[in-house]
Amino acid sequence: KKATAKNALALSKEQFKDSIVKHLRSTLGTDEARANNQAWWKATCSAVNELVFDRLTETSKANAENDSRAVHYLSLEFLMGRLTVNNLHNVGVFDAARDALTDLGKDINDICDEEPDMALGNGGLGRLAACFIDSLATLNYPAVGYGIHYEHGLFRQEIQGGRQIERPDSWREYGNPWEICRPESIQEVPLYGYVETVFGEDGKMRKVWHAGRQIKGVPWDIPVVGYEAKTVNVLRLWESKAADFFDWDVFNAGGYVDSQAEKSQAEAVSKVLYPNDESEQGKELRLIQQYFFCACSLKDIIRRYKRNHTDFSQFSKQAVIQLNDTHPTVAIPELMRILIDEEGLVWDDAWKICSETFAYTNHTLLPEALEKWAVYLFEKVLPRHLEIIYEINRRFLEDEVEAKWPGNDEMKRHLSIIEEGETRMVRMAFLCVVTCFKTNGVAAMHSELVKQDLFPEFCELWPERFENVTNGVTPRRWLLACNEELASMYTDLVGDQWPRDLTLLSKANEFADDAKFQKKFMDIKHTKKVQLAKVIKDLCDVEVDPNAIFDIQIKRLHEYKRQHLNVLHILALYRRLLENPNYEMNKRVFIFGAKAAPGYKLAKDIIYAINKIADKVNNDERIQGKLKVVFLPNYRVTLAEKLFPAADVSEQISTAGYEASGTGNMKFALNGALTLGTLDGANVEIAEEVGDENVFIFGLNCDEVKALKAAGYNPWDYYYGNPELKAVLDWLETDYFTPGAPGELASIKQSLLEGGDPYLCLADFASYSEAHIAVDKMYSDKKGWARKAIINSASVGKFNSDRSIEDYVDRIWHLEKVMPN
Ligand code: 26W
Repeated sequence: KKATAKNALALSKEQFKDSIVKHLRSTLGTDEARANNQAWWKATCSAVNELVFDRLTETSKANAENDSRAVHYLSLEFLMGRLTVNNLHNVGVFDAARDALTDLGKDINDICDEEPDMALGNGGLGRLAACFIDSLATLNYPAVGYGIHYEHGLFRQEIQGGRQIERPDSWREYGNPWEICRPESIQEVPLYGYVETVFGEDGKMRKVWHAGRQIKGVPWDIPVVGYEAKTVNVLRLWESKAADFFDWDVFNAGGYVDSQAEKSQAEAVSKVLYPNDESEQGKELRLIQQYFFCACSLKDIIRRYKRNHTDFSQFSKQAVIQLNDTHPTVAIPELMRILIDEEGLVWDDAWKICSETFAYTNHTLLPEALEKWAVYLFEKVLPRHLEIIYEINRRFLEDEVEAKWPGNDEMKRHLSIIEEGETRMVRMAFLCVVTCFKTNGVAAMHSELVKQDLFPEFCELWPERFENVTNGVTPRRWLLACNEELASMYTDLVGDQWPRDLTLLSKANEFADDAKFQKKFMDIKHTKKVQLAKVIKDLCDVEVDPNAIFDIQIKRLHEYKRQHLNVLHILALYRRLLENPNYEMNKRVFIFGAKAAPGYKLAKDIIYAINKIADKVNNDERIQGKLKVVFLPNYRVTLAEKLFPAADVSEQISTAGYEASGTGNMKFALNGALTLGTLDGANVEIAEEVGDENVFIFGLNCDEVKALKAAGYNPWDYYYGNPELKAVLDWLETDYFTPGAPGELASIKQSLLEGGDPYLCLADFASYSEAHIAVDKMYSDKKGWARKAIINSASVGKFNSDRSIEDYVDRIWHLEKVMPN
């Protein structure tokens, strides 16, 4: 018995079989005898798409007829992963599809394994966007996701000799059955050029932007299928192409090569996702990517609005535009430009519309990640937009700042959207806060820091603009689809509605001490660990014992996330085992998955260190398999789906105050792992929900971090003060892990000592070590551990992304549900 949808439109097994065979023949030009797994996969998708596309059409019809208010979620990243299993579950035909394929002699897992990940994002921010559009459709809210149709998503990571190598990702090389091209909605996008001031016959001044180039945006729609819902929304992704018009004179004058160069320049805009989740300042192509998709999306929104309206008076009533971080901020001056230069509105009316339409989500406090664009770049690529930004800034400083802090020029400099200095910069986050009617953080603690540390003066000016919306994850992907065993146990316990209302799982708390329930729960955990052990054997050729504690840290590689703190502790454990072969501990497997930005040297060195340490530890017979270290290559959504269900311990060890929220922490807890973490981001709220006694919290809290830094943090004090810590740091300088090549791991030690240890690894080391001892002790108490694992899984209903979406709707978007026919 599984929690799959009951649905009038659902296909029976027999209908499914007929449909798959029909598509093998008529869509794919093959047959049951000749088809390979890829053809079987595409035929299966085509069979589901008969239902999906139908609902897509019904949904857009219902929205058009209703003239519904809709949210437009603008994001440079959507980390969708695979769609097939998810869509089968959400349409409610997973069982029918599985049985149909079985009858046809195929295993659904093998077939679905043919699908490449749609990895159009870097990490948390992109995956959040994917969970949010799933929830919006599930809750029947009118919504469109807008982004870029990257030809190449996030790079594929290979490990060679322990080091990360980046390889291009080609997710749609052989066609993708989920996307539909919509040439009827192509848009043109101007770039470069100059601005002319002209005076009309009425004597009024107008600005005309004479673009130097035009490219076109071709929309590709990906259906977003709501769980057991009639709604199928769209994710509309823009692909860049050379504009249609062709300069035949240039061509005929021997310009064939130049015209081809122009074509490839235009196509470069949507060619590849920037693989950095920190900063891409100064990259002209990145600014063009941002403008390209914002311009296409706004034209699309306005085109749809104009079907039902003749003026702009109702625009902000019909459309809300959510900016996923500052990356789409250029949509603000673009809407101003359209309203003023093209639609003829006066400034004040245009400004009112903009400031009632846009809302902004902040995802990070890291200063390096706060976007700034050089004024000269703006002037070159988007000259009219720069003028508009100057005017927004002038009015803000002369009206609002002057009224609040009269005569205070220092305050004006401090709050100006334009940062003065050697190169003048546009501060994108300031532009957002000045314009948007709401600015939100992504966890309670983060939202407080956004107000207090990032925008204190803006918060004094407009306290009502600041909100919190704590992140969430979709339980459809992160429990129902990735852990069928646990999902069906919950369905037996609470019925089949939990994938919508995740708080229903709290019923399991009543059974947290029930021996039979505990056994069933931990048997499932064991099954998932056995499955993961096989994956580890296949990918890394390392044998791990499923009875060991599976201790997992999976996330982008960043100093603030402190994978190197985890490494220091592993070295300490290894040392203890070498010094005392009878050292008491449960077997432990430390598992990592992480991509490093290609230019982030220290991050790559940490990956290398993990691999080198793994080589040594995993082959050291002296420690009798008590300790294993695994680095899984090419961490991505599809691997994550195998990791979260198999975890005993969830490593959430960022320096307090630096992780805005985290969302992996929620997926771990939901699947019954215990959090080992700092009081940072959403960890704080997870601890609140599951109870302090069911998590392992360690380290400095946010205030203590600030105080220590203010007092002058000196990592050497900890180095000299803790012999074990000193020993493991010194170990990194030897050739113990890199025989014949001493110093290959020294950059880590160096960053933690000479480099000043900016993220306080050494300050938290002792406390982290102790927390690990508590973890080990607790694991020896099987019943105690099972109780905690159950309580974790049962108590995180709050972190359903449906709840996040309802919060956005209540506090920011104010949407009504629309039920398609
Ligand atoms: C290229 C510049 C850039 C800068 C920042 C690209 C991407 C970013 C993002 C802000 C990085 C990111 O993914 N942030 C994460 O967002 C998640 C969803 O809100 C949070 O859970 C994570 O804590 C936060 O790090």
